[in-house]
Amino acid sequence: MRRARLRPRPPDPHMRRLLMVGSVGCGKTTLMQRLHGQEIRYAKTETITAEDEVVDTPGEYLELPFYKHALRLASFDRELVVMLASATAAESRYPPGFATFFTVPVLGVVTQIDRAGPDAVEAAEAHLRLAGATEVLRVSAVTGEGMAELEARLA
Ligand SMILES: Nc1nc2c(ncn2[C@@H]2O[C@H](COP(=O)(O)OP(=O)(O)OP(=O)(O)O)[C@@H](O)[C@H]2O)c(=O)[nH]1
Ligand SMILES: [Mg+2]
Repeated sequence: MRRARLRPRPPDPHMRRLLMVGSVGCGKTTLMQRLHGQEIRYAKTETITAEDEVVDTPGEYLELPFYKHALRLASFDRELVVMLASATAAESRYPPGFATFFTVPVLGVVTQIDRAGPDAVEAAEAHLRLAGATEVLRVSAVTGEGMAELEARLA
């Protein structure tokens, strides 16, 4: 697989304050690393973590009902919730209308599009739309496909 060259970047003062939400392994941390121009390195997210303008969350906070309220609290000082769904996931972990749970705007992002065919990408997008995302972008944090559009949207 071709990996795009990455350049470390200083924090972008123009990027919106984001909250990353999505199931375990959907690619939240990897996308955050990519947005920051960091080397892509797997690290399990154990708790809510802030790095520059991005707040990253563990997938369990979406998957386990007990934690859902923590996601909402974490969104209060954010400008945008990024709701991710991996194109490799067979099913949605979002309840229908989940976006209405937040008081700030929500952007849907299908991740890992380099690892799935067009039907799987469509299905992930449909899951995000059912969850209430009216706008959905498609990216690969590894190859960089779709990243320019996403970065423009987050600016
Ligand atoms: N090929 C490919 N792999 C990806 C992509 N995004 C993430 N991955 C891989 O998927 C795995 C999980 O990615 P993470 O970014 O750690 O997922 P996460 O959503 O942060 O997961 P939690 O921290 O457990 O909630 C890692 O091995 C990543 O390298 C992508 O766009 N393409
Ligand atoms: Mg993570």
